Amino acid sequence: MSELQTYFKPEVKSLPFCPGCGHTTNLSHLDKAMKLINADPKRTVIVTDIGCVGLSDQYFDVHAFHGLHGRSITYATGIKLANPELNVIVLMGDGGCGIGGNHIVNAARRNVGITVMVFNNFNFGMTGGEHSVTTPFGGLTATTHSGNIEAPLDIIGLAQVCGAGYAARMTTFDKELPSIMAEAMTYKGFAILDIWEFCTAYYSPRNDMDKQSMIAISETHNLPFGILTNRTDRTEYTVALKNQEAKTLKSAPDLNQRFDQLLDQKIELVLSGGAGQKIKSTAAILGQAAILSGGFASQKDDYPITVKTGYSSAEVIISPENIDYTGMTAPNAALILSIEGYNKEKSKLVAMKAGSVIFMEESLPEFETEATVIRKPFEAIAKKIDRNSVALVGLGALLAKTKWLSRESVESAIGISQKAAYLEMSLKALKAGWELESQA
Ligand SMILES: Cc1ncc(C[n+]2csc(CCOP(=O)(O)OP(=O)(O)O)c2C)c(N)n1
Ligand code: SF4
Ligand SMILES: [Mg+2]
Repeated sequence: MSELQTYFKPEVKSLPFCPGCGHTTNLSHLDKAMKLINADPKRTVIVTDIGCVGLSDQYFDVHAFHGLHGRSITYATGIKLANPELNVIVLMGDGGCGIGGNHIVNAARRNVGITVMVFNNFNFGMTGGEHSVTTPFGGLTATTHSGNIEAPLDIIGLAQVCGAGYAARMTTFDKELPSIMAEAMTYKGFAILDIWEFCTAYYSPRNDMDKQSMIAISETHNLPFGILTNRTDRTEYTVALKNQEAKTLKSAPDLNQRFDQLLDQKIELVLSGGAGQKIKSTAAILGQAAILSGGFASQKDDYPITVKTGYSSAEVIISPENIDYTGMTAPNAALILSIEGYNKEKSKLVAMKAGSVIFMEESLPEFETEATVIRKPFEAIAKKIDRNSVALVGLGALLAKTKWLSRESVESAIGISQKAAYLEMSLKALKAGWELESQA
């Protein structure tokens, strides 16, 4: 790469901006900066915001991403998280800082290792020179004919108070700008550059902008130039995340196969009851038992926002094959434990086809369906053990009948997922359900 003369695409003869536009100068600085760090084009991503600045990415021979106005930092964060090896550069305007300023707050707070370069021309260039969050006091724009009355946003100050690792304010004239850009791109953490420049179509002619007036704005608004922050005391976000995940991964359960695979088809099961009936954890036990038996599992839970009231449902798929689609196509099993669950899932139960099976608490209402319905006194049995164990009683009965999973695999899943305090009760409940159906 060291022989590379430019990162601009070979076919690029000129840039599309108005004559004298600061974006042109800044992109040439960026090209130099990438040369300085010997950037690998395959590992470099330019993410652009909207506005004239948003035209920039397409001229470089590196990866590019262009999305919605103000959201470039969010895309860049996602890209960095997906592949921390990438050098992710955001090019955004002052307009984008207004529309998506909160993303500066959060990226700086998290110290995500991306480099944000704000091409700050003090107005919305692309849409006709309206004022933006950085327009100085008194600035004349299409929307502030008699002078801007709003305080300009101190982009660097904002990033600093949110913990940004590297922050600098420069002008497009600064000879050191390429080396500052290079330093920002190699900084291990969140780096932001506020680069003041000219919109020669709108802001500059309306306000007689030149180099001197930029210095005057800096002084009167107390917005100093230079490298204003270069911290070494923070860990970059993707590194911190990896370290944190390593801690929890150590305690992740061992779900390697240790039981025989008994399933010969994909099962889509609706498990539903009421709040407090341990529907979610029983669904998880079912899924884990399937995985321990060499299969695959997916689980989707559903419950009201007021989580400790009403129904609680889980859609569980267990399969000997990989599950590509985790939605229910046609449930072939259901376990219904309370009136809340019955009411919630009734339409699905009614539509279930011949060959499918519904296990349900015997006191629940009768209804028409092609499925085989098996009614059992789950609630009464659970009451003798623990009224919160009804779902495991039901699961035991269902599996004893269908033989989709071995009892040992479910007991093992209970051992993996249940707290010690619930272990004995859970095993008892499973046994009671299993015996209920195997005796039948
Ligand atoms: C959410 C949203 N609001 C408004 C617009 C319209 N819009 C397109 S470009 C632009 C101004 C861009 O200004 P800036 O980000 O400073 O970039 P510049 O054109 O100055 O380079 C606006 C408001 C938009 N695209 N999306
Ligand atoms: S309108 Fe302004 S920001 Fe857009 S290209 Fe022209 S000078 Fe540059
Ligand atoms: Mg702008």
